[in-house]
Amino acid sequence: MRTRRSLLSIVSTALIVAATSVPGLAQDASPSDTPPAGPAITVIGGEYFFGGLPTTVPAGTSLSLDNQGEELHELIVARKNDGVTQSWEELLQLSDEEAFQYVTLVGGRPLFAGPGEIAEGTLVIPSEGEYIALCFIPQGMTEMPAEDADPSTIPGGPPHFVLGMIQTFTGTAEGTEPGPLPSAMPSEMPEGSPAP
Ligand SMILES: [Cu+2]
Repeated sequence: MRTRRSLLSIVSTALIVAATSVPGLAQDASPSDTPPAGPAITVIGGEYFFGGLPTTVPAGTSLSLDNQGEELHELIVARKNDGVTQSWEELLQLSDEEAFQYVTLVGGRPLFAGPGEIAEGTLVIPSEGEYIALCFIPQGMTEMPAEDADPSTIPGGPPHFVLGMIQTFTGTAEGTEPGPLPSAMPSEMPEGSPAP
């Protein structure tokens, strides 16, 4: 079991990012006339797993999020900065302020999708490297709290990634084929997240 200590702040960061990025979507939308350089992969979110995300994907891959579960889910993808040697386990135990010295959020924001919904937008894998996909939504949350929500009304369950919504993968050279899916098929065994 991973530590939860530093995660509350990450959860609130993620929520703030969500709340602040939504109004900016219209004006900051990136040009859509450039086709993605790699394959488009739909990542399935459910309780509590990611499905359909290969163990390796080429640079240029665009990831979308299809929430087939009953809670709110997000797809946060982070890339280890070049030269970082710490393991993901180590990085996950840092405060988010510290962690962001070592990792970069792909797309600068998470994708969020409510139950049964497909998230707006995609995350494009920028380059080769080591990546992790995470969901920090607290267990029990079914919709994004309003910006002015009383924090005490926000569900305080463990973040989904400690329940299994976590997967590392490798970015490979542009033009290569995506690799196989992880060996434990989440649709068969939602709670199985054995350490590699
Ligand atoms: Cu989730």
